[in-house]
Amino acid sequence: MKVYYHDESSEHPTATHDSTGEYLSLDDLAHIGVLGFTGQDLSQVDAIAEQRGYVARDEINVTKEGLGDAYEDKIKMFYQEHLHEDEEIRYIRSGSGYFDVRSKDDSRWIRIKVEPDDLIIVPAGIYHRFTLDSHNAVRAMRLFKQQPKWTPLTRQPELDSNPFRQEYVASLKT
Ligand code: KMT
Ligand code: NI
Repeated sequence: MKVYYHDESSEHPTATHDSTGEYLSLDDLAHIGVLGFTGQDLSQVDAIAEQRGYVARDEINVTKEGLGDAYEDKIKMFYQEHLHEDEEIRYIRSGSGYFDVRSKDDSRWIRIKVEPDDLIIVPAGIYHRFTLDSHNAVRAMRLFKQQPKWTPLTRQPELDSNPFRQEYVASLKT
């Protein structure tokens, strides 16, 4: 799970965008509420699911074959800056990709490379996006509560007053 400031270059989203060379730690991520765990086995994932009340799970195969006709649309949706009203938890089973999350002051993108056996928890209310990398394939377990509020809410000025956004922003100040 490499973490670094995105270089904002005009290269394709799936490029590494790591020319800043400004790396961050998992601790730095935790400070903005993003939890990263590496080398997780299923029993560890079960424990986290139990602790946080995740009662269900499924698997998403983000490849052309896995998503079929929905592929292009899904890829676009994942990469559009958005937030959710619930945590987004992903346990990477194979392949790799990038979660980009907004820095604390909102001025930069932080890129998180996820790889097999990584588990990432993206908190409710943080602006983020996802892209595949140049290998174009990731398979991930999605954990969820009974009624997950996962609808991606696309970034726009009015969304800043969403209570889940406001709660997240308040959490950054403590
Ligand atoms: C999402 O909701 O952004 C995804 O499921 C992305 C693929 S899982 C690594
Ligand atoms: Ni999302």
